[in-house]
Amino acid sequence: MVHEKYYELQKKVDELTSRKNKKTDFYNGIYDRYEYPVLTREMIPVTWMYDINKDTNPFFMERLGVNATFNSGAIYLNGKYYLVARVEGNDRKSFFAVAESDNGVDGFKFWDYPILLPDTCKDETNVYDMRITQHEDGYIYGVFCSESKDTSVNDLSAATAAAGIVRTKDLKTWERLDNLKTLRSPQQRNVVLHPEFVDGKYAFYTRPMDDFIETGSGGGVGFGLCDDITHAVIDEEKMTSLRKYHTITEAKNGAGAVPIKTEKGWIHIAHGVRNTAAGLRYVIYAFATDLKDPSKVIAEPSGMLIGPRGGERVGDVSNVVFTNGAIVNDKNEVFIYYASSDTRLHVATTTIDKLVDYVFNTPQDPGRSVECVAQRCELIRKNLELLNR
Ligand code: M1P
Repeated sequence: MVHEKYYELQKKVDELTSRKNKKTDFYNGIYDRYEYPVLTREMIPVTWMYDINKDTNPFFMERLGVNATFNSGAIYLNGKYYLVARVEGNDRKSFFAVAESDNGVDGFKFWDYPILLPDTCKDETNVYDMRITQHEDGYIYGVFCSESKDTSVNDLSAATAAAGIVRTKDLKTWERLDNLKTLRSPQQRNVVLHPEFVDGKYAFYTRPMDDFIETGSGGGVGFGLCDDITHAVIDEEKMTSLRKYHTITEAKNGAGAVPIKTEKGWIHIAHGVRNTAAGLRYVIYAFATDLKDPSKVIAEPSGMLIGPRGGERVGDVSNVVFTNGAIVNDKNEVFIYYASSDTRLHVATTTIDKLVDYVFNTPQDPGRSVECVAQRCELIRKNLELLNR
């Protein structure tokens, strides 16, 4: 017999899921923010956490709790918006689950079951942050962080990050391919598959790392080509968006959403990390690369595109915004899905025209305070001249 509490709790989930979202009064002309997150742990179906049978769970106790749902890959298919969310259980293990919406800003509902990946990597302990690429070869690829215990050192917390690869045609049946091998980088996280062939090869944005947390000698977002996606091996990684002293990418950075193709170049929405007395601070930034050579940066607006604001600043890993998915719909509207503080998922909306204007017309960071203030004074001078005309 179904426990009566099930209906009460599921009703709350349904109410949250069907709640209309609305734009906030935040304004920067670049994108809109929304009042409510699009996914939170409170939207997880009750059947994923409780045994709803009154005979076996008379107290209606949570058996398999969910702690958070955040960093999500995203794809637009047949007029619908799909997120492949990172769901983290109370046991700290993450997994992936598809949530679907008709409009991209609210109504995201999880499918009945999360994704059960083929268990081909017996050492793999944790998986997270899937980027979803609709590739011109006809497959939809998911590239994610595959984390294993580093048994080569005597440290309980030591781990190794690699890029796992899966592919599907319908988000339901997933084929696991070999993990990506990068011959010159010991660890990889935040790897993204480019949607088109480059020089007839599969192209990946990588993030070379010496260590599980520190990128060490890794200078930023890398780019590499491989012939065979089923046994992907990258020899040389060229650098694209670089880490730079005293910028938002000083400590590390990483590719985020799958690059968006525009007439002027590929637009990348990535994350940059700097260190502070309060720990690492993650923000989202954008840049553009050349249409023919997607490793070549051609526009780099100064500073961050999205920073954590208000309640977004607080969560399991505070002061973090992070993206690994964006959608462009058939009206050229752009939906940037970003998580705050490794706890919940939000959306920011804009358009291709606005993103292109932002990326190509926002001045670059001149790199030094004195030059930044000169840049700002020039803006003020022109504005005052116009106002006083
Ligand atoms: O905790 C913040 C983020 O940390 C990692 O990003 P990076 O590899 O750049 O440090 C990721 O684990 C990400 O999931 C997480 O949101």
